Amino acid sequence: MFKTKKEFKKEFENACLVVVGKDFEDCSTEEKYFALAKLISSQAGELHEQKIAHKKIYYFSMEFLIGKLLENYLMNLGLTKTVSEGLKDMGESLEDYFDIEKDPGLGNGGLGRLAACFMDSLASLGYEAQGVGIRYRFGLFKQRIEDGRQVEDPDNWLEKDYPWEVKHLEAAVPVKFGGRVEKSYDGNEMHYQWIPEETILAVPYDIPMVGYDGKQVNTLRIWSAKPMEEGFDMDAFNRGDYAHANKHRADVQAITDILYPNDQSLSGRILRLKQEYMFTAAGIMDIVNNFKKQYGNHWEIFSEKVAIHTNDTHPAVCAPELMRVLMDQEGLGWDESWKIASASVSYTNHTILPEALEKWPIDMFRNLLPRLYDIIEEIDRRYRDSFHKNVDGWQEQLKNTAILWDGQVHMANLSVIVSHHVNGVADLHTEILKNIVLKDFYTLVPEKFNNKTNGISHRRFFAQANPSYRKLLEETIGKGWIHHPEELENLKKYEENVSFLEKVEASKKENKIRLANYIKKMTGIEVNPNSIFDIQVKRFHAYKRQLLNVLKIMDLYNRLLADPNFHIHPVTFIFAGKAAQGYTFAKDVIRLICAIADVINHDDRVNRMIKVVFIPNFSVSNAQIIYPAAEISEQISTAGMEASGTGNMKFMMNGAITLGTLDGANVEITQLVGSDNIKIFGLKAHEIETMRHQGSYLAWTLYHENQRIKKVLDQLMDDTYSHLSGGFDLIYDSLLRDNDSFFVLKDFESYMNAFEELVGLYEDKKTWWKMSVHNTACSGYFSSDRTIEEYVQEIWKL
Ligand code: GL7
Repeated sequence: MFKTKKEFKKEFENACLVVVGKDFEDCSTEEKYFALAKLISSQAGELHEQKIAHKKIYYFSMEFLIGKLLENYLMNLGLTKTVSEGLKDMGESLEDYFDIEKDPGLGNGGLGRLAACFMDSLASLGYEAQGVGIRYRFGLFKQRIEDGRQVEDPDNWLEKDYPWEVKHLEAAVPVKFGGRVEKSYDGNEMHYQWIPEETILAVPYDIPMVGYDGKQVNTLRIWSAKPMEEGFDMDAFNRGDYAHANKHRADVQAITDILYPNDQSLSGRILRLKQEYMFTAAGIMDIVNNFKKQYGNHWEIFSEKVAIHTNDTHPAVCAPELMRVLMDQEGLGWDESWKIASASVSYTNHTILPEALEKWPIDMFRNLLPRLYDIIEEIDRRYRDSFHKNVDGWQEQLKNTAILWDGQVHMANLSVIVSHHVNGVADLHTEILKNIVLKDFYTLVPEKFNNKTNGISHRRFFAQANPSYRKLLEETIGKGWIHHPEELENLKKYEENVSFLEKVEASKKENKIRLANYIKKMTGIEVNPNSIFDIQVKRFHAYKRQLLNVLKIMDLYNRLLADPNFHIHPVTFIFAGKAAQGYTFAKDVIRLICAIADVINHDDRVNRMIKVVFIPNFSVSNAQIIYPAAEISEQISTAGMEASGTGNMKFMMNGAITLGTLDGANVEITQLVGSDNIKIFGLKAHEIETMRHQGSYLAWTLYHENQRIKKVLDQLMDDTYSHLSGGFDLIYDSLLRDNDSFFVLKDFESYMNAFEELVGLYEDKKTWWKMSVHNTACSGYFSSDRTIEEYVQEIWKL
């Protein structure tokens, strides 16, 4: 490992020769970036050592939103200074290299980013772990705004090779699909042989996961689908039928071509089930092969050496697949296999939205995975047998918890039944699982249930993303918090220290200017860094209620025009986030934001006071510029619907004040910072639940009773905003004709009041920056290091 600038320069020049095949001077910036990434990757590789005796966690996730790696790894390895100064000597700028790096979009949002934060914490805390995922050829689409609408472009992140990955053809494993199961009896026991219709090859690519201080380097192993044989039909080729010659290869590769957007209904998506089975089966085979290499046939210690975690239900077939391998390949019996699988597998639920709880039609599942289906059917049969038929209400309980019901395979029920632990991702969410969504399971097996409140990598989203604040902290409370985020508490001593508060304000200003420059570059819009930055960034979804925020801005605009005495501190409203391609409502809300931005930003009467910005293509990399610049963090989902949220934590840590409902982890933020340091509004989860139940809410009444609401809704239908890209009937109808399922209008007034009170506080600098520092000081709890320690101690027992 190079230590000095001089050594670095020598090794870097050498890397250019070896990796690119050219002298340093002849390399393009991109080639130099590539060589540097390879060099850092190999340095990290030297730190990787197998600790054989330890238990290892395999984290199965359909999504890993890892973000850019170079800057993060230089920080983690303590090489930033050496490399940046070395490059400067060579006439190069490290920042240029950061810009070139691709940000692989291998996830939709919070769930995928959580998996990446967990990989960071696992390595930084020194635990042996492997992430198991899919190498999608195209990440989530890139978002562009054209004429005020979202346009999707493919994200071809592998176009020019990805320097952090290493292909391991020697570790490829076959994966079967379709066909039939042959049963034979040898006079003693039954044997099952799966004769597949199709076998493909799953090929792993490894990306190093480098912990802070280089303590531990783990791997993220992502799988790609290839044909078993080269899959090239020579006969067809010789006939000149080139399309057919390549067809098989193309069909197989299609399995790992695209990432499914999370908002689309999954019914009938056979390709999605293929994806899920492919990476799960490959991951399980890999685990079994490694176990056998180390421990031979000592299956009795399997669950002492291996923990398997399923991130949501997408890898739910982990347990039955492990049983299949143990029984059909290793010759173990049912009971033993069941014991091993259920002692190894655990499950996190991430959502209560019914459309996201996966179900597969039985016929489809059985046709695609006949042997797995046999096993699942037997798990289900035994589960049914276990019911005491003399207990009142057992039929209802069974109906709600069975795996096979109504012609469908219920993946959440499978996950709960085969797992030793089941957890939700914030206190409120876990309570909702226990009392509503998985109520019957909770009655039957309460000991399985536990909460693990989400966390974020405070190193990436704070130490790395907010260098000015980091520096200030290092001068004030030292560096200990980078290892021990709970030490951020020490900041509490400085909450009354005016000169410290001024420095925090100055650091925020620096971050706001950085964001303002980015906004200018991406949208052409000039924003005022002295205005309050009020930010809502996340996927677009009706329950997240970006619409409520938009109605707020429309109302403010109306009042500013109507009343010359109406005064508020200038505010810039900033939005970012993607809407799933097929989710028309969400796309319309983006269109509405762009439309009001266009009107308001061009209206001289108001635009010294308010401006509206939509930043295109929200991703991990621009998120790192956005969070540190925020002053108000909008977390305004309908209470009970956001399982946790993690953006809320990133904002809070960077000193923004949350304006939010009592939903997801906002509840815990409130408990930690105290009600004086957060602005909570709106209905509570149980109130919403009751109103839904009673059907007592009528949106029409509010429309008629509240003039401000009536005005903004009418403006959706007249020509106030429709010039740019058309009308907004769908939004209007969702609020009035469909009776506002997400309680937007019901929460409107309390939201407006909360917003105005919060903005009012900004006038008093001392109060504001004290609140801000208090939020940062309390945010250590939301480091994913804390979350991971809880998983390790209470679930995985590493
Ligand atoms: C999510 C939840 O919606 C989100 O609230 C949570 O923070 C995240 C991580 O636990 O998981 N579930 C989900 O399907 N997505 C999420 O972001 C996409």
